[in-house]
Amino acid sequence: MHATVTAHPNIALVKYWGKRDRALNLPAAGSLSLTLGPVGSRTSLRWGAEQDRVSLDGRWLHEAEVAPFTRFLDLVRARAQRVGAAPLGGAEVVSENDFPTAAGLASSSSGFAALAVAAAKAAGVAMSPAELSELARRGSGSAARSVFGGFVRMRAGERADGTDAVAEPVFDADHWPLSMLLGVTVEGPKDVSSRDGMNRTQETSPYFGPWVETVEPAVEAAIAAIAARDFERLAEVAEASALAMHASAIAAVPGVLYWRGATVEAVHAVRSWRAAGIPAFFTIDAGPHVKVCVPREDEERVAEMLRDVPGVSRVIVTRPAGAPVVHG
Ligand code: 2P0
Repeated sequence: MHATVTAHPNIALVKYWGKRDRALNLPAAGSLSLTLGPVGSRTSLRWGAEQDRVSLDGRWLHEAEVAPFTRFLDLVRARAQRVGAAPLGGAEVVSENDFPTAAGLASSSSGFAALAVAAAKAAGVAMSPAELSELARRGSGSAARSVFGGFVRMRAGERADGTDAVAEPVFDADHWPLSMLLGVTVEGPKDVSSRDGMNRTQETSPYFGPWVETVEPAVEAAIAAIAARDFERLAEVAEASALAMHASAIAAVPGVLYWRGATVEAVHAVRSWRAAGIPAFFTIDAGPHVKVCVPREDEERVAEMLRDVPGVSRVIVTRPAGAPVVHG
């Protein structure tokens, strides 16, 4: 009735932004990501509590904050019931991230992946990786991808019940020695959550439809570039995807703008490095930070350069990592 799981966050190289179904959290289009460590979420879960209790980074959440977790845990309770297991009761969940929560560093991806795997494991409910991905997706779209290591493709799927809106591994973490440098700019929670940001974009941005049209061709192009270990091509596809996603968000009413001055400075810096022959590309998520992807051999020198960009307060060095690990 107890399990502890660590899961790694992922950064999308081809972004997810928008939903085809909000209740089931089905994405409007696919995406492609890279799972990254050593940073991660460590989640312990015990069934059999009187009620659901959740501690996140050392703080027990208030009742209203626990509600979304209860809805998520209900999915596992229902599944256990379907397979004839004894009632699970409430869950006591203790989760720690070793990187900033809710700051555009993808903590929800590792958090819900760890929670999904821990909840199923502790319940003794056997679930396939695809089923775990589907479960994690109900918590957070990006979490569906963190159920796998390495390069991961998320499918939008077509079915109304979302059983085909799951992620699948494409290449292992050791397929290509890359590093992802997380350039932290302005710390602290963001003004607009990614969920609100993408919903507003979908409802009001004239560029949301055109954005969605770009996604599947970009996923295909990125997979081809990764297969060929073609850094220049991946750089082109990933930067275009990030900028198109943000362009659609900025055109929402009112505009959803996650960038700060340092974000733009870092983008220009990365482009100048590439023009000077240093292989590096950027990507930006629902926050002000800039992630810079480089070949492993350039990790150290580019991390130094990124630290020197005005407004970048620190750099977290990550590398491709594996699937969630169950500690027992
Ligand atoms: C991504 N992001 O592909 C995109 C790019 C942020 C920018 O997935 O509503 O927390 O929980 O499904 O997964 C962040 O959104 O959103 C995200 P929900 P999620 O990584």
